[in-house]
Amino acid sequence: MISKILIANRGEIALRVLRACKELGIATVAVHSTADSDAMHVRLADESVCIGPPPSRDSYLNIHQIVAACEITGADAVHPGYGFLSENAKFADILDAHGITFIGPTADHIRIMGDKITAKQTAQDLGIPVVPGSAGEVLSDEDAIKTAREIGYPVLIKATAGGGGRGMKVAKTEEDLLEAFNTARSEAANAFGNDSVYMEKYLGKPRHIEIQVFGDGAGNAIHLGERDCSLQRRHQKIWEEANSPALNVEQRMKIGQICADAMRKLKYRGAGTIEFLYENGEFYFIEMNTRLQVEHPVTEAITGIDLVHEQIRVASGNGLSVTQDEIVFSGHAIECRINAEDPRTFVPSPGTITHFHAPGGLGVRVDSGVYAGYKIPPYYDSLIGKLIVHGRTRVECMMRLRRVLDEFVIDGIKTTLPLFQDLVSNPDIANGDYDIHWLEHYLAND
Ligand code: MV4
Repeated sequence: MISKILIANRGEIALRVLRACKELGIATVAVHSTADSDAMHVRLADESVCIGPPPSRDSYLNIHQIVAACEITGADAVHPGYGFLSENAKFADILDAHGITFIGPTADHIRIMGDKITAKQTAQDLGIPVVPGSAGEVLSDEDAIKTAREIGYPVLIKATAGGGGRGMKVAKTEEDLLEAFNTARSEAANAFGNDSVYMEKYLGKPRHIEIQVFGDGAGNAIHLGERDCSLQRRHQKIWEEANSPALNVEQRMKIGQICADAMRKLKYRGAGTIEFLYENGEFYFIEMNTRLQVEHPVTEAITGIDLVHEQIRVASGNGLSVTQDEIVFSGHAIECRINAEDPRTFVPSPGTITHFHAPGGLGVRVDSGVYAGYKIPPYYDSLIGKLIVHGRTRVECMMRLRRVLDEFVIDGIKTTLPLFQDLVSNPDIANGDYDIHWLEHYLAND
């Protein structure tokens, strides 16, 4: 049994985890940097420990300080949230060595999915459809030319240690190939200390659709449907929705079952997200995330299942609270990421929030740690909150979102709220007619 959880994170996700712990009667420990003494997660936790100065590497990424905070407070488990140490296999190993439960998958599964070639090979072996591409690492110019001819142009060179879009290069024709290949390699060496790259068929106008999965670590696994995360800018998601406007129920259940079957075979433990590109009716695996994601509330809205409760249950060895047959998908949900940024240039806008009024009403959820008088520190991610709206249909959800955006007040700083007011009235968005490039084109032509 878990009796005290240390939350190794900050901001809205630290609050999100705290709320789940409170509902389950589990004591909580917040950790914070010196820049976050006034943060809501520190106030709401049962105990708190200051773990270092503002830079993340000295505080929220400082494994030794976090382990020490567990020992001081007697926390028997750590929830890493997302970002920071959430996909750090070494952290999972160190907690294990200290007899502290890491609320997440095994260190081995984190490692497998962190190496993008191994992840893709594993996915393929588990029966998940993948993007056509090289068998593994592309090692030489000759190898690159031969592989690209087999795949067919355009091709994409990706870094094995990359992910999240870093270290990718497109080659439209054989003329571009060697430059793309060698640039990708040297950029990968610089960014990741690893020059390994692989090659894929380049998909021109896909959607980004991801499947939420959950395993109990003993060979039981479920899927919770998909999220459409195509609306993004520079690999930062802006708006996520469930269900995807592009899928029907048969497609959802088919890809969902493929993913759940794969997680059963893998004996996966905890929450995971299998990311796909979706084009012309086909799914192509790109990566798997071995953590809870920012956008998990849209899945919670349409399934009614608390994903953090499930994470804690599974980490305690209690198994999942639901079977696949018991999951009912109901209605439609949209999440808007509220960033402390200029809504057009996305330049960060830290500072003091002078007024804050969160909207309410049926089908409205606001996950945020900020309040009137709170000073957003400049050191961290600019996400200050998430607005999640649920309706019986996508049309109802959009109508509700329009109303809710009018109610929301955040003064004193710039936020992305005005962007959502534009998007909610856009015909392409109303029709669900967008791909991964839509938002960048929209912003460029404005
Ligand atoms: C691709 C692709 C097109 N073809 N792979 C970017 C992030 C990383 N997770 C994978 N990414 C892509 N992989 C092939 N074979 C286009 C992207 C991509 C992208 C994917 C998801 C969401 C936003 C994106 C923005 C630009 C490129």
